[in-house]
Amino acid sequence: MKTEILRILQESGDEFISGQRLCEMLGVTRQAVWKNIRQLKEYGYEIESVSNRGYRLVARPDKLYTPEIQGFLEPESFCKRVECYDTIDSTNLRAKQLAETGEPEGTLVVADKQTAGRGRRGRDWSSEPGVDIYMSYVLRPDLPPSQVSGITLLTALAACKAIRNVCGVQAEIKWPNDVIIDGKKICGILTEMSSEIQFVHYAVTGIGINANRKEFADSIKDKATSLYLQTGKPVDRARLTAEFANCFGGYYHRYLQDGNLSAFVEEYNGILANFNREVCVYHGMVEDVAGEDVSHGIARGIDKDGSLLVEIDGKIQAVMSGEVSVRGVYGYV
Ligand code: BTX
Repeated sequence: MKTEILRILQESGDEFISGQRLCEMLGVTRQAVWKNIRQLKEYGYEIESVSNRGYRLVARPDKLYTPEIQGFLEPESFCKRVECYDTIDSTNLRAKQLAETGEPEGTLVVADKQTAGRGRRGRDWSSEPGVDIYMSYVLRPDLPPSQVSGITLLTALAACKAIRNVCGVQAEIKWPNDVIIDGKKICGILTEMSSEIQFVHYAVTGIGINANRKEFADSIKDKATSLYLQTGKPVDRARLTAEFANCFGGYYHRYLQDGNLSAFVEEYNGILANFNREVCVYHGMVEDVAGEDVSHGIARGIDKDGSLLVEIDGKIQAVMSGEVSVRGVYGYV
């Protein structure tokens, strides 16, 4: 009911809405309205109540709170359920636990803080409470396991679109799983799955967005940035979370329908930071060690399978995510 109350108050803008009208719209008693308004206030919503006039929403807290996120979801959103935590070890871990116990796809696990946020290959994803977004979608894609890596690319597209819609900035993608602005990471994506050789039990796509963070630890400050640092404006995290959840559904359904990424190749290449740039392909996935297993080439975009096409010695080679790591010749991109 809190989602509906918030939606009605939001739509009423500066106008008061009477308790009676709220009861009629929601089909509940005055006590029920009052109890829910009190809980919303306890949670940090500033709701003015004036006798004979009713209620008015004055300010919303910047919290990742289920009713708040749900209030921004489209009616037909792919996101069917939102589970929010103040603190959790990792939203990917929680989404995997849910998937293991039969959770249907479309559930989004969201956290304000992670104590064990994970990147690829056991790397860390740093977390600061109250400023950023950590979320993971439970998915049950009817795809062969080899195509699940394509979901990472769709997630990156959805993140860029949501950031554009909410913050008005165009982020770029560093193939395959980083979203960047100004050459620095604004968000990272980790897709995991449980499968048999031919069958996917479930997949989880996790995404961390640096939203309102003002500074980063020394170890990452050269390669990380936030939406706040880039735009100078605080981001409405609940709105951005919901916008991502909405945008993701469109890309995902089309991918399942087509079974490949051909519908998205042009859009992806249009925001691919590596496009037509010199890249190093690290076949051993070890980026910081200058070894023999490195090729130099020019990135020419992705193909319909999500591989990066790299021109090496005049020949195009398709490199698969998961098998290689790609970096710029002079830096991270
Ligand atoms: P990755 O392995 O590509 O990147 C991890 C690397 O990025 C780290 O080693 C560090 O250098 C750098 N890094 C760590 N934290 C940040 C940060 N906040 N901003 C920028 N750079 C950073 C990328 O892995 C995939 C990350 C997915 C994170 C999400 S959060 C929700 C979900 N839950 C979970 O545990 N992981 C995912």
